[in-house]
Amino acid sequence: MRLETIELRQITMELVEPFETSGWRETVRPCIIVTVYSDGLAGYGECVAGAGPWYSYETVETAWHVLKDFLAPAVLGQDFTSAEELQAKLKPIRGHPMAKAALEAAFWDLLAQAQNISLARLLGGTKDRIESGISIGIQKDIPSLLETIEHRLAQGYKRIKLKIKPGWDLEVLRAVRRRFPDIDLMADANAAYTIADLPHLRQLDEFGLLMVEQPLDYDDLVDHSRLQRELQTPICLDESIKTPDDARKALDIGACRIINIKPGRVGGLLNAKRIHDLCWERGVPVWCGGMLETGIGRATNVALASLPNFVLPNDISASARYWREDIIEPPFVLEHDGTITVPTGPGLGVRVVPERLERATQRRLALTPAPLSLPGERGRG
Ligand code: OSB
Ligand code: MG
Repeated sequence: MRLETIELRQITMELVEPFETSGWRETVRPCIIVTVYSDGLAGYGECVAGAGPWYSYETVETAWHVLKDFLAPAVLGQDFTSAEELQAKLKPIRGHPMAKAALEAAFWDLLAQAQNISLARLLGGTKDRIESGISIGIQKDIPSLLETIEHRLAQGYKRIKLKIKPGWDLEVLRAVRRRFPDIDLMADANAAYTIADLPHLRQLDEFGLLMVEQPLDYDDLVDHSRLQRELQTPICLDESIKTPDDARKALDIGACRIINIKPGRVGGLLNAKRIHDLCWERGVPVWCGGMLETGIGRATNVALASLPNFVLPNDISASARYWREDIIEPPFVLEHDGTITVPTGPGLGVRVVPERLERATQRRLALTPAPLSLPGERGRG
């Protein structure tokens, strides 16, 4: 496939309710939608970098810069037949996994469409439904949290994930467990603790959590390995796993027993699949995390989560949990059994609604191959 045009759009989506973690609070979600055009087809990818460098160093601005000035120029006008080839071309550009993942996702969508199969099938997916969990942000008080959980369980979500931080942890979990003794429950700290909190973190073991996600620093593996040796509760790493090599090292030193895979965080679907395969070989369960995606990023994640070792409920919830109106049709809905159906149409298998995308757009840029400068042209005119 020859990459003829790459379009960048910065859009803003208003969340139905604010989302608060140990480190930041989001009310709107700015993101970049990458469209790659080839041979009459359009492939879509979403860049999950947010407004500020809270979850990782990438932001909408850094991603726009890197996509426009480095990633797009490295591939425009060239032919690629596989994601491996595309990844090799981007390799000299260090870091910026979310920017790379967005471009790669758009390419995967194109590849699948060109073969007239779904992205899930192209990736090697084996499931027709994926299990859906929900991530609940920090609430104003415990009664509101209990009410929110009640509501989400009634909707059918299979697993409840609570955001925790110092001061919103043990007491909260105790109240939740008192009210809901048997639900599948977990906690995500988004790196809010240090190894000095070990005595405090040991108390998490009394709540029968499925796992505790990213308790320590966003770049750390070593202290997590120490913490895991002291905890019964499995540690799941999110922020700390940025590459397949990170995953291998984390498993080698026992820094976690579960991995949350986000294609944006690990530089794309190819790396996501490699981490999935590595974990599968080693008997380590994985699940797909979320970054409050629009329907485009959600469709990418749903396809990924259809792979066989995604054996724990994912942070892939219904479109309506995030947006009043998504930019795709049909929206993702929660089935009665707490699952989301994997689309079977070509590529992402959802339709991007042009008017909605247009309405959400803040800026756009169409990039085409640089014109060849012909010999003798230099200095003329
Ligand atoms: O840490 O998993 C996280 C959202 C934004 C950034 C980081 C995280 C999250 C979530 C929500 O927990 C997942 C989702 O439903 O998209
Ligand atoms: Mg997380």
